[in-house]
Amino acid sequence: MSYVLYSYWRSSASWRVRWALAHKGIAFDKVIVNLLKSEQRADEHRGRNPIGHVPALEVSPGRFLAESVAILEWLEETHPEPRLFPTDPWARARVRQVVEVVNAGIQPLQNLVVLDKVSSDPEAKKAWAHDFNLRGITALESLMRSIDAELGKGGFAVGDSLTAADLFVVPQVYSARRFGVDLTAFTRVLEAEASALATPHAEGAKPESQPDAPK
Ligand SMILES: N[C@@H](CCC(=O)N[C@@H](CS)C(=O)NCC(=O)O)C(=O)O
Repeated sequence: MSYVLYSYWRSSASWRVRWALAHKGIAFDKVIVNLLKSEQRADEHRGRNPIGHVPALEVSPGRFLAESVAILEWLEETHPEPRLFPTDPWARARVRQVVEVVNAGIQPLQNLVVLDKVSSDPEAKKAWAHDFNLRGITALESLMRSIDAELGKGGFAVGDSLTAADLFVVPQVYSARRFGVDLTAFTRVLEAEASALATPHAEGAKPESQPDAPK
């Protein structure tokens, strides 16, 4: 069987994984888990991912892997080329640092399950998500500039080619815009976004390209 990705069009973590699969040329089928209908919290989906989040990747019948970092690392080990993590240990560590700023430092704070606890007021939810996105994007801008000073400026999040770092940064920039963050000053982050979006599999991985995106 080909892999099956359980995902939702606007989920940033789902976007990371479908982009990685496309980049590596791995065929997969998509099953939609509608977050607005709380399908991610149903027992059926918790059987795929006990915490009730998307994405989850079915790698063989009944065998699921969740958490986008774990999925990307597993894909890298099982389908090494084209790479998403540099071979140089320091560059690889820097890629992981960028990945974790997004995965641990920004995205969890804007998750639906968190926003529902923050407030029932949509404006208060947006203000919360805005502030944590602004804080995170500010950190990414500074981090990428430090990495440029070490590795040379390549235009991508880390170095001169697409890495896992870009697959985390680009969806987060999309979320930051959605929550009203003014990105004008973050020129290094915007440069990384433009570089990554110009690569071959970027378009098909975008939220708007997904079958469940509103027409
Ligand atoms: N660290 C997880 C994050 C997964 C996650 O938070 N997914 C979100 C969508 S991007 C979700 O399913 N949210 C559902 C909810 O909050 O109820 C990963 O990288 O896979």
